[in-house]
Amino acid sequence: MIDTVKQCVRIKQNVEPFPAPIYVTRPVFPKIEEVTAKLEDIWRAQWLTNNGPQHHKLEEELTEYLKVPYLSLFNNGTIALMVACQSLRLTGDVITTPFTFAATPHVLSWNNIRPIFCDIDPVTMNINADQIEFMITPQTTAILAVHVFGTPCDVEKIQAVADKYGLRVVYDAAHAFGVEVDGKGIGTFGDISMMSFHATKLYHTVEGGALMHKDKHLKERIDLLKNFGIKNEEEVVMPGINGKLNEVQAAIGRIMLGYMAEEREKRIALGKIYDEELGDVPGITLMPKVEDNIRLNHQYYVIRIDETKFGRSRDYVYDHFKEYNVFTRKYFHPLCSEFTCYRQLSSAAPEKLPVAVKVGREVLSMPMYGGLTEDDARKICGILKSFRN
Ligand code: T4K
Repeated sequence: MIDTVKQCVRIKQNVEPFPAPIYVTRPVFPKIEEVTAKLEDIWRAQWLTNNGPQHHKLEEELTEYLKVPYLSLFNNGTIALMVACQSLRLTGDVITTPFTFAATPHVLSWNNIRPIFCDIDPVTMNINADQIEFMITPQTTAILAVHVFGTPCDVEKIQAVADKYGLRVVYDAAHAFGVEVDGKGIGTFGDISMMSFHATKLYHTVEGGALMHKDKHLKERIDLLKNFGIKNEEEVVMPGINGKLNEVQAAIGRIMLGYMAEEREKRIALGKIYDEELGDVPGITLMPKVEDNIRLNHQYYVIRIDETKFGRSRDYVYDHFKEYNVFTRKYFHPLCSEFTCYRQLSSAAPEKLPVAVKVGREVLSMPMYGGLTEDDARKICGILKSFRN
C-alpha cells in the first residue's frame, strides 16, 4: 500500500529517483597520480610523521593561503580545539552556542569546563552576540563561538564584550576554510580559531585540522601541547597530547590546495541554482546573505522550512527525499543543549533558547559538492517543491 502511494506521488511529479544516492556532501578526491607522486617523495625521505617536511611545508602554505600570522596543524579539529582550551588555560564556564556539531561543547567537557548555552541569531544562526553579556558570571573565562556553515559571527561585537569583561575568545571555524572579513583571514579574529580538515569539509586532509593565532609564544605552547609537551629528549614541560598530522595526510593537504578555487566556483554555481529555484517558495528561507566585505566559502547550502507556510515539516521533507535517493542532513538537530549529557544544565532549558529550538526544527542541509551537476541541483529543487501541500 505504502509503495503504491509512493509510486502515485512519483507519477504525479513525473520524477524518477536518482539512480545512485545523492548525499549531503562528497569529499573532493585529488587525482591519484598526484597522490602517488607525493607518496614517492615521502618514501624517498623515509619520514612518516612527527613534524616532517610535508607537514612543515603545509603549515607554511596554509599560513599564507588563510592569511593568518601563525598556524599549527592537527590530526583533527576536535583535538585542535581541545588544545586551544588548554593553551589558553581556560577553566570554569565558557559561553557557547547550542547550534553546532557535538564536538564544540564536548571539547569544553573534556577540559572540565561547563558549557553555557547562549541563544542564536535568527538570520545567521550564529551565537547571538547581543545576548552574551547577560550570561557572563564570575565563573566565565571565555566565549567559544562557531562560524556556523561558514557565515562569520559578529566578530567585532564579540570582541567588544570579551574586552569589557576580560574574557578570551575562541572560534570554532570548522566550517570556515578560506572565509575572509574585510580581506582578513577568518582565523585572525579572537585569541585562537580552529579549522577542521575532515573529508566532508570543502578543504580536507582526509582527517585533520588547525589552530590559527596571532602570538608567536602561543604557537610555541600549542606545538608543545600537540606533541606530548616534549621540549627535547631530556625535558617534558607540560601534559600534552598527541595531536600530530602525519606526512601522508599533510601531502594530500598540499595537493588539495590546488583544487580549492575550482571546487568553490562549482559550489557558487550550485548555490545560485538553489537561490533561483527556491527563492520564491513560501516557507523556505535560503542560506543567509552577507555583506560585500565578506568572502564566503560556499561549503554548505542550508535552508529552513517553516511548516506553517510550506505545508510540510522539515522532517517530512527529509524523510520523503530518501524516496528519491536524496540524503539531506539535519545539521544541527538535535541541538547540543538537547543531548542527554547537557540537558540538565540550566542554560540548556529550551525556553531560554527559543531561536535555536525553532531553527533546529526547521533546518535542512542540502546536497552541496562540486561533483553534483547543475541539472541534479534543479531536479532536487523540483522534488522539494513537489512536496508542498
Ligand atoms: N566543530 C564543528 C562546528 C564541526 O562541524 C566539526 C565537524 C567539528 C568541530 C570537529 O571537527 P573534526 O574533529 O571532525 O575535524 C561530519 C564530519 O565527520 C564532521 O567532521 C563535521 N563536523 C560534521 C558536520 O559532519 P557526520 O557524522 O555527519 O559525517 P558522515 O560520515 O555522516 O558524512 C556525511 C556525508 O558525507 C555522508 O552521508 C556521505 C558523505 N561522505 C562522508 C565520508 C566520511 C562520503 O561520501 N565519503 C566519506 O568519506 O559528521
